[in-house]
Amino acid sequence: MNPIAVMGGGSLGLLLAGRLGAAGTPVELWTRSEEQAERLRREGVAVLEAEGGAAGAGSGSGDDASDRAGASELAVRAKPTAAAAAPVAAMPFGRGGAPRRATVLLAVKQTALTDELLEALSRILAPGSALVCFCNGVGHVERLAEALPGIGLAAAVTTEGALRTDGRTVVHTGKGVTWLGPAPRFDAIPVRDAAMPSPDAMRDIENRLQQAGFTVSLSNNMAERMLRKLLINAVVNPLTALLRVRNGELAATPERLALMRELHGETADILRRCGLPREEELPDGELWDELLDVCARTAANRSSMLQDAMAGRPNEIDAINGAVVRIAKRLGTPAPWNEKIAALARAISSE
Ligand code: KPL
Repeated sequence: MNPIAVMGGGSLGLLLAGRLGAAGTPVELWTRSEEQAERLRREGVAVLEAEGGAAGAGSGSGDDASDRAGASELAVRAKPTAAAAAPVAAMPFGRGGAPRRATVLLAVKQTALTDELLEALSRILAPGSALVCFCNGVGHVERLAEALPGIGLAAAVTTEGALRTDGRTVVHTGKGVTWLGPAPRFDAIPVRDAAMPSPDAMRDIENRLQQAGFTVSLSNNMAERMLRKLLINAVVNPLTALLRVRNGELAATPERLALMRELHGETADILRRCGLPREEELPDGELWDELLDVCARTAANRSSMLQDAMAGRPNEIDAINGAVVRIAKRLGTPAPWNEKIAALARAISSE
């Protein structure tokens, strides 16, 4: 069986690699540091199931340095699964070797998508490879398509909850669903069309993720999935980071709710003009309820942007509200709330 490579040893990367490895798929886990890779080679990935159904919905890609993927900090009581020590061939990303055809699950933050990383991917991946992007926000598909001509790009949106507790251990804090499909483009960068993985490659990835216990559906409308997620992240992430509150505390006061409503309304209007279904098909009320539902189900979480703020790391604002502003500019429509929120969040993002 061909191996699957998982790029990123954060929460989501460890969950994907651990579950796939335990189900018999040969897995390569590409980490940022040799130290983490060495530990993973020695001890394998430990996947623990949270006991008592700690809040878990929410999603996001992991990052070598971050402990998140819609993770709940209440997930302290956890028991090992059969996958307690799934073997993986871990290695720091960028190690040489001849280019080869590979299937890669990209589970890093957009802030990790540096020119250096794109250049290394272009050296490693031969034409015909498939890259499945689990990234938050938008804009990454455009950059990847530009840097990696001939590589099939797919998008994935997941609501699995995961919390990395150390370099080899992840707690599965909540079961979610994953959608997988051809990667759409929304951002303002004019690039050539992205290649797509072949239908057989997509079915193979779907099957292997299902065998690993994930609930996966193939979708031909990843634009809607990604934009609905972008809408949630555009409200929850910057506001929780700026107000320094957990997801569940965001909707707790009328003042905060008013901020959420403004940002949500403006963002939904803009995204409806680039792929989010029209109000008749998907009423505003439904999108607002979806937002409140995510806040409730991930009440104990610190959003990924709040975690970045607390750790003094750069945040993903340019891929979230920054991207909404770019889309609005391209459409010639104003986006004052997103502009100001992006400016504030940039001011707390350390480079
Ligand atoms: O995706 C998330 C994130 O924090 O990045 C949410 C859904 C807001 C969960 O925390």
